[in-house]
Amino acid sequence: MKILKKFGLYSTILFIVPLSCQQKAEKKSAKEDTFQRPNIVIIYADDLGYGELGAYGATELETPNLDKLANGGRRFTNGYASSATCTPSRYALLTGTYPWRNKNAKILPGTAPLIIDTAQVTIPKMLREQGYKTGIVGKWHLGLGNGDVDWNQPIAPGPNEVGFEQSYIMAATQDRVPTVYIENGKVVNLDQDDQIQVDYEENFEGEPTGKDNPELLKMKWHHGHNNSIVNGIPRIGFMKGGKAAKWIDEEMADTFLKKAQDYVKANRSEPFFLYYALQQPHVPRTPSPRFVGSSGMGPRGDVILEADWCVGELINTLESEGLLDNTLIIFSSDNGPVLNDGYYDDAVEKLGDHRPAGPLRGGKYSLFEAGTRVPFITYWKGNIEPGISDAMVSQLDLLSSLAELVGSDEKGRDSDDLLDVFLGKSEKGRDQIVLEATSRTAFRQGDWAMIPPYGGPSVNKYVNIELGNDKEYQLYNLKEDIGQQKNLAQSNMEKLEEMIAAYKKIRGEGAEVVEEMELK
Ligand code: NG6
Ligand code: CA
Repeated sequence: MKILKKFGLYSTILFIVPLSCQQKAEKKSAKEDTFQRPNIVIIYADDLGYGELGAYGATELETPNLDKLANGGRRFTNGYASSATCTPSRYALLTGTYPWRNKNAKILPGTAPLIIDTAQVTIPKMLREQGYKTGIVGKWHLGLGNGDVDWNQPIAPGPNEVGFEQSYIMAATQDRVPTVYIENGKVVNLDQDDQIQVDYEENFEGEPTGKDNPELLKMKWHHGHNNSIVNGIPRIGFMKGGKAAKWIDEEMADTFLKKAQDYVKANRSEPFFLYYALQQPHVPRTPSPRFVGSSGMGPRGDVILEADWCVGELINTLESEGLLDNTLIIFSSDNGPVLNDGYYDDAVEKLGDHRPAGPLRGGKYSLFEAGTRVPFITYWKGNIEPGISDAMVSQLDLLSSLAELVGSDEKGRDSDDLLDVFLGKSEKGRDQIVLEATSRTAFRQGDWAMIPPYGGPSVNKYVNIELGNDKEYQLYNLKEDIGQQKNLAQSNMEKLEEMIAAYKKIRGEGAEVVEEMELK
């Protein structure tokens, strides 16, 4: 009796096992038939303008590697970042949610807590659920910890808690403390006998500052940027300790590139997602000595050429690892261009005929087009037909589109599935989008752009950029007037009203009331 039972059990197990294996195999092959699982690399520049690349019309800078992506893939002429500054754009990119829905999605100090809810869907989280390896290298600027980070202990939550298995980041910006790399929540090269302290309100006693110790500076500040001095560069915020952990600015591009290449090599046999967030051409602009003088345009031009080289090196790695045919590369920028963003670095003086925003009006911080319309490229060798697309696309749309690509049901709240547009199979992009700039919003629908009335200066005199503020409504036809010179609000009231109604439907009533202007 006992023996029989035993046999009975065994035979059941033997019966079940092969069947479930077979079912699994069937399921897998069905999935593989329907969905492709290329590696996905998002390369994200910092403050790179619409007119900055050869492929986007630049004549004074040569960017052969990015041109190769643009000309060998889809080059979007109506591609948008969600905001004219960094943190909100990065928030929207990763979560597929408009940044103005999150009151904390503003330019953050280095001590700010994480602004992505760890329960929120993100691109890396979605991809990880589909079996992807996920990694970030470069600029984070979405906050870390819960509000009171001890930089000498493991730092969480951060990128590793919102979907990235691997992270090698700078916390905020190159001009903000702490000026250290953080790998998987730990400061790299931290010496426990030289504890790191960071404060954005008060200096630490006896520590030199850019304001009081100009003799220690190798780069001079123009506005802001006069707190702690690191490597002769005055920063935003105060920092003490951590000598061995401090980055060397001129090596940052090589450091991030090497980490990105190592990540690709280590994950070559799995589908992987890499978010490679370049620090260029944000201030302080500190090209490696190999690029100093390369552009004839001073450090700003030099770091753009350096960034282009980094992209080329990463492509070479993908190619030598035999992965280029199987990797979707997306390139864009977090916001539009700025020349003088707080340091004297010849960006204005040596600009020559270069037009960072191309034909667009405004720049970083602006509600005009140059604030958010940026280079936007999708490249997938052998899969995306090369060409130019005028379809309107947003970085917001990447979440839902990539989900569609890999067979996930996830959707970002404000993210449209534009996979076919990104893959060059359709020209049907978005019809409308809300654009943000330092807590203000504007609206684009079809060929029209509408900017609600805002108080505040029309020009930020420090950075010398038109912000888009006006007491009256502004309405532009971008097809006929890409440079936004002719305000049609008075002459086309009907269109204006239609735009206001459509805008308010998304943005809510009272959207034009701005309680707090973020930019000093
Ligand atoms: C501003 C900084 C600017 C830059 C920006 C963030 C001053 C006066 N200006 O507050 O230099 O750091 O923040 O740029 O401090 S972003 O690309 O990360 O949004
Ligand atoms: Ca930026």
